Amino acid sequence: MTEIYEAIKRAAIRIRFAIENDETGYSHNQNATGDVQLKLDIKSDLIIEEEFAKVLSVKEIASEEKQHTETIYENGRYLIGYDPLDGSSLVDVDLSVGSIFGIYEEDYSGKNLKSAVYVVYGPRVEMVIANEEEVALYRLDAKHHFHFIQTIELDPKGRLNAPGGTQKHWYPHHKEMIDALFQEGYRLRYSGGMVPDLHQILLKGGGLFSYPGTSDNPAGKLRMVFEVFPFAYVFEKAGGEAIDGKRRLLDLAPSHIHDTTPCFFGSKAEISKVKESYADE
Ligand code: AFP
Repeated sequence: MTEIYEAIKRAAIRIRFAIENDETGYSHNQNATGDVQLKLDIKSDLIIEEEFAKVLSVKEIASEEKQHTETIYENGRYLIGYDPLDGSSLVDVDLSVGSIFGIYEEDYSGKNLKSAVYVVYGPRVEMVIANEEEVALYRLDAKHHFHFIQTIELDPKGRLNAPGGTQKHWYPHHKEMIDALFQEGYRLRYSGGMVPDLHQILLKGGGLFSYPGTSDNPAGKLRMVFEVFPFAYVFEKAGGEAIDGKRRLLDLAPSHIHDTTPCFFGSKAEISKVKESYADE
């Protein structure tokens, strides 16, 4: 597992350089789900593939930017599902973006996730590694070393609210629940990039990030294997919870590598409000 973390660190340093120096425009290509790819999406994907190609324990990789999985080493042990540059459309407006990695064994179901890592490319480059032992925050220094900052633990109840999804298509019970949090004094924190939004909730004591199913998109937008399962793992290991409204996200399994799901990540107090709100759904 350590050599996989080292490969992610090398990739993060190269992606940071690309974000600062490369073109941010759109390419002529479309990704697996029909989104026009940004040149930085393609470059970040290539960088990650090159770094994992040096790691013998990597059996297979699955990228949000590719239709199919790719075998790296037949005798490898781990499958890695990743989003090379999540929120990439925010780079040209200079907002924080991130890379997300889920490290699986046997298949890409939530129960077979063994570790999760994400990188935030913001004013600083920070990396969070979650595994059986802990959820740990690292920061990149001027010598290109990631040094340990702290472990991350969520409070039982938070004060931040990051509500995703097109509001005019929210189901009434969802709107009621989100409005009630604001009435209770929760602060709105939503940038359109799930990595910095969830990072803020993790580091500032807790709250709720939600990207629900909506009347125009009941299956939600965020992808199980590349985005949702890795953050569900991080939130659970940090003492929070992650559900699809009713079920524990890590109990789910995709039937297709690009499957999406409604998702709610938060401290225990906020997730119990979501369960109440979705109980009759
Ligand atoms: P992009 O990668 O297309 O910018 O989408 C970012 C994202 O996957 C996730 O990071 C955000 O939380 C969510 O989509 C934003 O979606 P909305 O634009 O519908 O709010």
